[in-house]
Amino acid sequence: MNRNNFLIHFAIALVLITIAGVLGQIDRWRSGLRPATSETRDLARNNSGEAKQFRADAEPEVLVRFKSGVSRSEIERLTRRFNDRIEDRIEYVGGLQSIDDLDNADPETVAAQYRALADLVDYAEPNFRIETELPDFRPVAERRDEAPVNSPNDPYFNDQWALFNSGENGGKSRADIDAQKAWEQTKGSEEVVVAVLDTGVDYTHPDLVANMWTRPDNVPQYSDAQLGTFNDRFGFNAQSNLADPMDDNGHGTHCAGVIGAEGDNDLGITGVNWNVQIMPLKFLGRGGFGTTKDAIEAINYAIDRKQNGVNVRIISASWGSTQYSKALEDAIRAAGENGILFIAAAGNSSTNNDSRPHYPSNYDLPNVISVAALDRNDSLSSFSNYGAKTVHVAAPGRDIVSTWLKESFREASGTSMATPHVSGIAALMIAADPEITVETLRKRLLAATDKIDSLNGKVVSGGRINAAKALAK
Ligand SMILES: [Ca+2]
Ligand SMILES: [Ca+2]
Ligand SMILES: [Ca+2]
Ligand SMILES: [Ca+2]
Repeated sequence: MNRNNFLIHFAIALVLITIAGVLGQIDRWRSGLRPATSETRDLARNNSGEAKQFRADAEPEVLVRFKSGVSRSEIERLTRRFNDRIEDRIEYVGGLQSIDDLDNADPETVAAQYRALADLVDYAEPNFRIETELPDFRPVAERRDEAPVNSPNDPYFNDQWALFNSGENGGKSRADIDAQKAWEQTKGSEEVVVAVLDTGVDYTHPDLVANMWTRPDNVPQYSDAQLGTFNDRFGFNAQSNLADPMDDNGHGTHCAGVIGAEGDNDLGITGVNWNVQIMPLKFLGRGGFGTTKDAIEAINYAIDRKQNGVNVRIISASWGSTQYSKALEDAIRAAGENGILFIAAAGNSSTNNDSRPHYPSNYDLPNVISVAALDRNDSLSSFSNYGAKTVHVAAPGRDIVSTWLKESFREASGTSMATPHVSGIAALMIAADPEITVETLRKRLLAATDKIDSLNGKVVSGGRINAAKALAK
């Protein structure tokens, strides 16, 4: 080996060692962030009051909305001056950009730098960290024997008390969303697309695969000027900026099953919709953490698909934090202006959202619905947040059986599980009335409840959502 060859081999070895070191670091960093599922409820309680910022260097540090009239070249000049880079422009929220500081300065410092340009900047905020309302997951509990007449043949249907509650396991008979009666009107439609903004969805799950959205040939691939072009066959992954939204956690897959696991296919459970299209929008990672930027990026994707002819009508959001983000609020507003209802979990801290706001459920927007969780006795679940002014409805959210990774099924509890019941009912309403507006949809949903005394003063509607009432003419 001559000297030059030796140097080349030495350099390659050094690069490989460095890569291995970085991968190891990333892995350590990931496991450091990942909470043990069994401790989730406690972690959520302890952490939810803190406004944590995301510190990974690869992520953009700030979200800045420039005033209308500030030109793109001017924005580029400014970012260069600060040694920053525009990571992404949010096309459907005019003037909003995510900005990566190349010196990796503290996000609050970077935000303050832009905020000081008061003539040019509407607002600037750190790219906040978001965590899911990760519930406890358990193997599916034992089944009861009695099934109501005209039940779907899915073997776990007997355990889906949220859909039909016969009073088993100490529950209260008919404390359910009255799905059986709703299904006399409609069992859903493959024309309706519901986006699940979460950890992704296992789109190969045998009880979901028939009801997953796939991009039709006449809809162009997703193309973003800053992020690139994606062959988005199944949805979008804003966390890794990839086309593939495969779930690596399970949470999003569980939520998707509640909305639309295939009904009456002799397998697993039935969704509130037997038939629907689920579009996974992954922005939360394996450990259940994400950023406001990636949530916004995924919402921007959903709006883009809508503008390209995909019938996205609902975004189901089973996550949140106490951190207010103007940028996220603006993105959700833009979704509403594009005919998309946004249904959000009220949170799992047992607290009052009127006095201690939880987002995105608390954004006071005409397309947002905030959902609390009930148990099988029509009682507010002990973990559920509430709010006479800010939490709109309650839905079943305890001991909910649904789809999980690797062809399995699990039982989980959380406002995460209550939220997709409401999203599912909204999808049924759209199936029955395809031209319904967001405004009418929301109004009818909030009126379609069974009043429950214990919810008086706890949620705006004072009741549990009822699918049959939501579909009544
Ligand atoms: Ca963009
Ligand atoms: Ca940076
Ligand atoms: Ca991203
Ligand atoms: Ca099924």
